Amino acid sequence: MINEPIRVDFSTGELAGEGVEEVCRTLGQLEGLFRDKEAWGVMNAAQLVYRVQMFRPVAEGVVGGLFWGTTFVEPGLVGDEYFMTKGHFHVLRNRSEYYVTTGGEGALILMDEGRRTRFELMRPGSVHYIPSSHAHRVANTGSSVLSFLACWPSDAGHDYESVLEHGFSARLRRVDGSPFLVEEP
Ligand code: S6P
Ligand code: ZN
Repeated sequence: MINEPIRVDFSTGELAGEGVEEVCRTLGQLEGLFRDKEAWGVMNAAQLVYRVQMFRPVAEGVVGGLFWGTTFVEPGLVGDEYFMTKGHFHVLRNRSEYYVTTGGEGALILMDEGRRTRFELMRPGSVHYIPSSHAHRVANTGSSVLSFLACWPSDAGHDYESVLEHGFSARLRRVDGSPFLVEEP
C-alpha cells in the first residue's frame, strides 16, 4: 500500500491532503489579547485574524512524534498593535520548535522565562528556531497575508493561560509607521 503524503505549496504555505485540519481565530475570539480594548470593541468580531492548518500524524501528547503546520496571519491593526497570534509557552517547557516563513512580512516575538522579550524579522525564506522555555507569537507587520510553516514535538502542548494572564513584557506596535517593540508599563 502506498500512502499519499500531504503537500505544501511553497508559494503560499497552504497544506493539502488527507488529515490536514484547520482552525480559525477571529477578532471576537481574541478578547483580552490586544492592548487597545476600545479599538477592539468597535471592530468587526467576525474579522479573521489568523488560521492554522495542522497535520498531526500521532495523538497529542505522544512522546517522540512531530507535528507540522502552517499559520496564516491577516494584515491589520487593533489600534497601533499588529494582528498577531495568541502566543504560548509549550506546556513541556523544554520543547522547542522551528518556523519557516513562506510569505509576507512580520515578526516572531520571543519571551524567555525571565520575561525578556525580543523579536526576529520574518521574511520569505527566514528560518526561526524557537528555543525551549520561550513564549512565542507572530505579528503581521506587512500589507499582505503572513504565512509560515511550523514543526513542533507532539508532546509539547500549549500553555495559553500564562500568556493570557501575564502577557508578554512588550508589544509590537506601529510607531511612526514602523514596527517597534514597546515595553508594557
Ligand atoms: C504550535 C505552533 C503554531 C501555533 C500557531 C498559532 O506549537 O507554535 O502552530 O500554534 O502559529 O499560534 P497560537 O499561539 O494561537 O497557538
Ligand atoms: Zn509553539
